[in-house]
Amino acid sequence: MDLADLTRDLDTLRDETLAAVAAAPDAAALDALELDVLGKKGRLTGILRGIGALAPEDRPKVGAIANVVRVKLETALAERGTTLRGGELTARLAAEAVDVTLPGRPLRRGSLHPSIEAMSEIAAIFEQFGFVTYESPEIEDDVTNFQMLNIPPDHPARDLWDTLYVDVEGRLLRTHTSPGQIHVMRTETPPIRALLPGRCYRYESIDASHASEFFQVEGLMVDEGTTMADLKGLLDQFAKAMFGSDKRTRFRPGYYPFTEPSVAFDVECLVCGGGGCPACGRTGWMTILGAGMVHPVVLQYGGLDPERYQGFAFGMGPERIKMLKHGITDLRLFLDDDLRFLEQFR
Ligand code: 2NL
Repeated sequence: MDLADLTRDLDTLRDETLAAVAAAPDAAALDALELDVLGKKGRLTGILRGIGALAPEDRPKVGAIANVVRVKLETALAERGTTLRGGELTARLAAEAVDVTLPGRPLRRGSLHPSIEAMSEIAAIFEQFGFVTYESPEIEDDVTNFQMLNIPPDHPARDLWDTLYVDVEGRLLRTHTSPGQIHVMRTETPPIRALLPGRCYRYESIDASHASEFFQVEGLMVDEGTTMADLKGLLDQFAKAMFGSDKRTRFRPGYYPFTEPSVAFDVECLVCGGGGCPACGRTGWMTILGAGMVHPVVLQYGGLDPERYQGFAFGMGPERIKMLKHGITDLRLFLDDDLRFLEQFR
């Protein structure tokens, strides 16, 4: 190993490193290259170890050449580094750029549940006839839910309202909104035009037409001289507003303990228009609600004199109204909270 050897090695290291610097694809490669050549255990240090074997007068010469090579390589590495890092930044800026001209992500718009929507639609119609909407508690007492509606404890009609009881003696989940009408009669003086939409509960096995939790909309009108003809005219107007002004309606005899006489109220079948089809059981008619003249005993329980006042009441299931309107055959769809169903009512 003499001066010429070391000088040649340094030249080789310089040329190879400069070529590698030029070829480095990214900053990481450049860092590795710098460590390999100029690092403490790098190739330059390796070459300089050979200095000890040289004649003393040659040593400074190699040191001077080595310094020139080191500075040259450091400069090349730094320049290439600037280029690469600058390029990387530019590339990152381009890749991560926010396009402020893009439209925003739309928020999902909520909508009313079809049961709730049906209750609003029903209320909107009766409000045009001067009915006022009331609210009433879902937990009731046995007396208001049954006795005051002419359903005594041993009455067979109690079986119509399989009841869910609360852990407090005499308290239950209302099986209909009718107890709310009792409250209205006891707090208001006639003329009364009350609408009571709300949640009701029954101990039921659930099938396509029964649920243990459901909505009801009840109406009550009490005044002097209120007759069945008023009831019939009002319900006919309701059906025409809800299902179409060309729809015919009819009363059929019915039974409820709290009304006398009681009726079932039908609208001509929306599917066949009265001709008879599977949707209406081939009768041409669909029952949309039950109604009747308020039983005198119930008026009395409501604190009203049946000699002076007469009243009618009606009750309907908002889900049933929607089902008839849209040809839905399974009540459970209203309970499943499946967006594929619910979103169709937007
Ligand atoms: C139905 C039938 C009905 C009533 C509800 C009522 C309330 C009072 C007095 C008299 Cl305080 N009647 N409500 C009357 C007849 C029918 O509902 O099938 N509903 C879903």
